[in-house]
Amino acid sequence: MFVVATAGHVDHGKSTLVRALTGMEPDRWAEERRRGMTIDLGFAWTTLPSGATIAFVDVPGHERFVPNMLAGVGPVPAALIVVAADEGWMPQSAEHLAALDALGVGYGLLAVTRADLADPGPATARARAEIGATSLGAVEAVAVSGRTGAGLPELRAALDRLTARLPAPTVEDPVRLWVDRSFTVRGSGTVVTGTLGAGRLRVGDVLEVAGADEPVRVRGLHSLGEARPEAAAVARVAVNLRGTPRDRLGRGDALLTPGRFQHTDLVDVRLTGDPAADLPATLTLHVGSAAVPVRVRPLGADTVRLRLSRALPLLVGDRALLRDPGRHHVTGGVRVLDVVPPPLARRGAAAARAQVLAALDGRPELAGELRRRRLVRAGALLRMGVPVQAAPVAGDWLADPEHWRWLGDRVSEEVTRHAREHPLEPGMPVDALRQRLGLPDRVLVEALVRPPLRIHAGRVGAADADALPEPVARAVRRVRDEYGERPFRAPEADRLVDLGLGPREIGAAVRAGALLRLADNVVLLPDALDDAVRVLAGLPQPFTLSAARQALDTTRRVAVPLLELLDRRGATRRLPDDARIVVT
Ligand SMILES: Nc1nc2c(ncn2[C@@H]2O[C@H](COP(=O)(O)OP(=O)(O)OP(=O)(O)O)[C@@H](O)[C@H]2O)c(=O)[nH]1
Ligand SMILES: [Mg+2]
Repeated sequence: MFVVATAGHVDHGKSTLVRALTGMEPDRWAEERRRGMTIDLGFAWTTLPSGATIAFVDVPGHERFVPNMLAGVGPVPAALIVVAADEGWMPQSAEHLAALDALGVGYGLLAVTRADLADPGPATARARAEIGATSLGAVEAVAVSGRTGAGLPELRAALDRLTARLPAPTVEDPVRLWVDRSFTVRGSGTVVTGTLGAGRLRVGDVLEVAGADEPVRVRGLHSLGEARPEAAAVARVAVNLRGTPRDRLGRGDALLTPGRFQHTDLVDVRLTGDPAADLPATLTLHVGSAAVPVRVRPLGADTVRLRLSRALPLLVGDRALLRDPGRHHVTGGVRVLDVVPPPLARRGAAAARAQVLAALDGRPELAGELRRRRLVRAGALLRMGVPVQAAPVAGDWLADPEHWRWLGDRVSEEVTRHAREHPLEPGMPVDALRQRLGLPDRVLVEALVRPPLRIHAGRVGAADADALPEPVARAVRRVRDEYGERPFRAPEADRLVDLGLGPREIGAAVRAGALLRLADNVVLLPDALDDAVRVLAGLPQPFTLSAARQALDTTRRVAVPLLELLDRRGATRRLPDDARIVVT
């Protein structure tokens, strides 16, 4: 299917032509038929001589309804421009053409209508000249009469030639269906319609709705009035949504492939066409079927930052247009350069940003995004419309290679510095290192740690960091010499002081597994636990604290916390009468 939007001044015969081509009534509302004027978008379709199906989005020409017109043409790749032979080029001929140009529409056809009323020559010449200067370029022109039917076969043939030139739709792309209508069907619930410009929709699909937390499920699909299990771009589609209240969705909303679009209210864009030097501070941004007021902040010669009054699902490279609704003026086109731009807080940040933007063209490119963002999640890039063909450095993080190397160097520097400042610690806590490097995720630190560094027990240190600082190691050796024969006799507090084992040194030795701490100032050699269980297992069960103390040849100072530790580890169990048994 092909979809073509009409364009042209009020009363120039757009709806009459669509009616003559399709036999369908594009003016859906009684008020439109009564007033003989299109107010809102109309939809009709037919089969061309080639057999191809063509659907029309018929737009209103009246200047008051330009926003409706823009909602119709926004998602459509081709236009049928209608000019009346008897009236010629008029203000909304120009405004509609400016809109098509701003959106970069590249395919079109000129129909000079009401050719039964006047010589179509002058209107044709003027219109072709105007159109030729836009993104549409040279277009075929056909003179027709909606009243007599003259020229209609030629127009049908020209439409076939036009549609044959349209680029093949990208059906594998994610779906962004801009809603142009929503209504309720009794027994089915909410239905939304739109022009599917890319991708594929299937019954049962789960889709994201911009601005809503809950996903929606496609309950049914219609295209050209028929129920279908699936619809592929380009197509006019009506989507029945399960369990979605009608007021949740309306024109300007979008149904999205989940995880593929960034909802953003801040974008940096390039202005296309010749933007005025003094842009108004507020304008309306039209993209897809949406229209939102924006605040404009100039950055470079042709680049601006837009603050949207409502977040929209936008991608790098999107085309949109800015319009001044008060002055009825299409200010110009917009190409989105960045959908997650950095804040401009520092002095001079705007000028620096202008320089960055000057080098961007709206073509999403991975290497450049990585260079600018340094570290970014694959999912975030995908939502910006940037293809992700590089391997992550950790988790789903991608990194600019140069930045990643620099971070690797920083890791060794920081760990060395930490070791110097905290000689008794067995390395730098991973999270402290993460904060020092300003990294958003611990997996990045883990990926940056390379031999001879390693992560052990939540700290980054040299692989031989288990080796205790020499004074502590010496003290531990002396404990071993003095107490190796009486492993359950803990050194007294003053003996620990003599040995140079203060709380910090004991902490270091305990972390390194060289000492076992039972309580403050009560330490044993680490093998004491297993030995104790062996001795206690040799006692008649259950045994008392006193029996344990004697068997272990130790004091209450050691026996009480030792048995409590064994209880906690499940090696012994304390009975209600305070006796214990060894658990086997
Ligand atoms: N004689 C003659 N009258 C025509 C022709 N095409 C349209 N008309 C008349 O022109 C008037 C406007 O036609 P529409 O088709 O409603 O024009 P439109 O462009 O859809 O107008 P809007 O939707 O309001 O912008 C109607 O009265 C039509 O009957 C034609 O080819 N010849
Ligand atoms: Mg009309």
